[in-house]
Amino acid sequence: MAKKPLNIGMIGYGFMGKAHTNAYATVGNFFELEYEPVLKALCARNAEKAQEFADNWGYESVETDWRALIARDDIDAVDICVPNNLHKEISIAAAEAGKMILCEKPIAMDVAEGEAMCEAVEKAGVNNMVWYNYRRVPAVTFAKNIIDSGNLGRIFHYRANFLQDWTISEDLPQGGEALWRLDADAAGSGVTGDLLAHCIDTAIWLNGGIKDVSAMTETFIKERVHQDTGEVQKVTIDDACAFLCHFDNGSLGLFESTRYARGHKALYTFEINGEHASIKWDLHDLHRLEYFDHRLEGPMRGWRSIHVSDGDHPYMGNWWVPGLNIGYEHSFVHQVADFIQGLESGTPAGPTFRDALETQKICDAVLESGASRSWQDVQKADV
Ligand code: SOE
Repeated sequence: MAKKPLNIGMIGYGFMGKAHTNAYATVGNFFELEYEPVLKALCARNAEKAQEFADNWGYESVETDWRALIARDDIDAVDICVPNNLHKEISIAAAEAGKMILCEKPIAMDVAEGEAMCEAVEKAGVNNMVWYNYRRVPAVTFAKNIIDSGNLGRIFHYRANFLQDWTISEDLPQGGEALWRLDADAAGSGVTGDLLAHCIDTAIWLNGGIKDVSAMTETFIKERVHQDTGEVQKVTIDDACAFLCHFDNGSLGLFESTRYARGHKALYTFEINGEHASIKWDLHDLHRLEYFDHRLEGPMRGWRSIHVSDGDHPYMGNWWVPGLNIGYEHSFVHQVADFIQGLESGTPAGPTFRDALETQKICDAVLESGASRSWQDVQKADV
């Protein structure tokens, strides 16, 4: 049966632009879907670079103004892969134009912006999603299935880290095309919105909502040259952030992220300790889920390392033969597959904008707690 086209208008061509484009281009080959993503248009301010990217990845056309992209009748879904300070304006305009929206994480600069974005997509009734891709690593989805089946029993602890080391040099400028993540005006925050947001999204998906937080944040290098102005300017992002929290289910959480952990490039790990069993996962070995079950017979009891690559593991039946690995980029392919299946079934795939707003609320509370050195309640939907 001929597939229905899902015309994609991509805004931005950085690292995430590639990851998402690769997912649209690949998904139809591995997942049986009614819709086939079509790389309709790539939008970026620099016409030459936009054309180069479009040619390389197979986009049919190029725009240099996102408003022109959104105005096009032949675009069904807008993918927002630009710095966080542009998410709100583009999302609201895209929603008003009736486009579906797939937006990079974090949803926005802060809760107020995220709230306005949620209202816009809900008013327009357009499908929406935020790219928290790690939910779709098969071992992480498998962890979700194990937890939801009640196997862990009551959960006591949730621990997560996201550690990197790419900003240690004092000579690294802030701001500008590839370095906007270091500029609070473009990013909203540092590691909290960039890295901890991933940990928080996974945590609330696996273990439920967070009630309150107590955080510490640090900016190790206080001034850097700004790439756009050439001036030395104050650094206002958080270089490192750690926080404690209480989950709604009574468990305790401990989270840490930094870009100053020499030797770590993208060490995302989590561990969950329950009454009967524990689970551990590490992005560097993303196929493995470590599992300890206390209910097993005494002498044989121990940590199991499950290679999540068999046909009956989440998503894996769509790929190669059992036992063969897939990688980081496949988490994005899975997210597109789920988004499209959500269109087909009428039950939207998460995280929707509304789901991602919960993560934003926790990020805002963490930053406020770090600044005020006090425990902060996380805003609840009914407050
Ligand atoms: C930062 O270095 C970064 O690329 C994040 O922006 C991504 O969201 C994360 O997945 C990997 O690290």
